[in-house]
Amino acid sequence: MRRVVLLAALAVFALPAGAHAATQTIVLQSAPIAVPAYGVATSFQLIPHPQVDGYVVGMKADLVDSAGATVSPLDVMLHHVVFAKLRTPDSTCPGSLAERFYAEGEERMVMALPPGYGYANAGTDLWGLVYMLMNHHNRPESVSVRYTVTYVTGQALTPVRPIWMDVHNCTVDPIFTVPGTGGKGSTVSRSMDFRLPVSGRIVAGGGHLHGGGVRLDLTNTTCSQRLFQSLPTWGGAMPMPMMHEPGPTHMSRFETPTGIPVAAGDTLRLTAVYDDSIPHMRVMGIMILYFAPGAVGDGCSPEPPLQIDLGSPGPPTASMPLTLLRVPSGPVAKNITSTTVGDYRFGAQRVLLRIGQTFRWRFVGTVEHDVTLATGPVGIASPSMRSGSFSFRFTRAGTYNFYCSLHPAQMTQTIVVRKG
Ligand SMILES: [Cu+2]
Repeated sequence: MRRVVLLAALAVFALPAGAHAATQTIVLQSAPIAVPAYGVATSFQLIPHPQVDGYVVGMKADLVDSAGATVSPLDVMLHHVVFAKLRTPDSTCPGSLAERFYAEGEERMVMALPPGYGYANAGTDLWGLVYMLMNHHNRPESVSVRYTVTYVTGQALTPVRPIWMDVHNCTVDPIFTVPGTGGKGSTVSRSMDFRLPVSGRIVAGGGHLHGGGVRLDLTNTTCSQRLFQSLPTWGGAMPMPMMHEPGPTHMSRFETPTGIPVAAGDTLRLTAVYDDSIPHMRVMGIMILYFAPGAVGDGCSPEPPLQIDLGSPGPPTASMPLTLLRVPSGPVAKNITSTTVGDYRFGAQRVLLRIGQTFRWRFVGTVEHDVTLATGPVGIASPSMRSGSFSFRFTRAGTYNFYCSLHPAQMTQTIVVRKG
């Protein structure tokens, strides 16, 4: 696999400055990432990027093993990868000095800009990669993120900037949890607004939802226009054992060479809609837009036709309940309202509570952990933490099975909540 990287590097270095227009396919990859047995690897690294000035016009990513062979999501699941250009402010999160310009998850979203548009890259830029990978085997794995960049040099394209719409934007772990207590057919929504500082045209975009996602709506609230709806496709083989509710296998995305005109001062709103009939833990609602700044006409303009890569939207395949990978053990604690979450274990693994009681988890680890519902009457998930505490008041009777989503094979807990 090193050979491919080298060849790719040679290809970009070999291109003299000022050469005539060329489109290349450059294959690059991250350093190896160790993913523990039945575990999660989540971190950040600097990654290679095209070494001459030009434009990214397309991108896709997958996982490969040390021999360069593609790794199936049934073995190691690519849950999230986010590519960012460092030392560049992000348009919707100006405090962060890394511009998120491409991402994908289980839906394997690709970047494909319409002809004539490109995301500028300079040889002096720095690219970073944030990743979250999950190993579905009981043995450690080593994988790399391989990414294919379609790259244009020697030609001036219309530059695009990414607009990252995220209903929990500017957080390290942009998740929320759906309680699932709304009854059959009910939904919950989260949204975020972004006021455009400059006018321009949105030329492409695509979405990211997790299990339980119904749709993502992008609207221009200033113009009362719905610009795009991203819909999930469900199905496909599920990795076993299941350590996470399966996400969509595709999310619809669009391109338009004309571009959707939006004016400075317009407010874009992203709304993520989730099913609320059963709990859905640690879910997201994200849409990446590619925006070409430039003058547009006055007022609200009609939307041009979009080329939509729809996938096969339909109802979600019946979601099977997550079973705990480790049976909680030890005596049933009947008179406690708090326990520790330490390195690779919950203090009290079996707890009996009365309805109405509040339970508190105190985090005392040297690495991050969380408390996440696997099965139970109400969706519950804490942030991932090393210290601090998380509380929940149990107002519904039943059996609540919990795990740490970062250490699912080691850390489990059952809390039974009794009526009387
Ligand atoms: Cu943990």
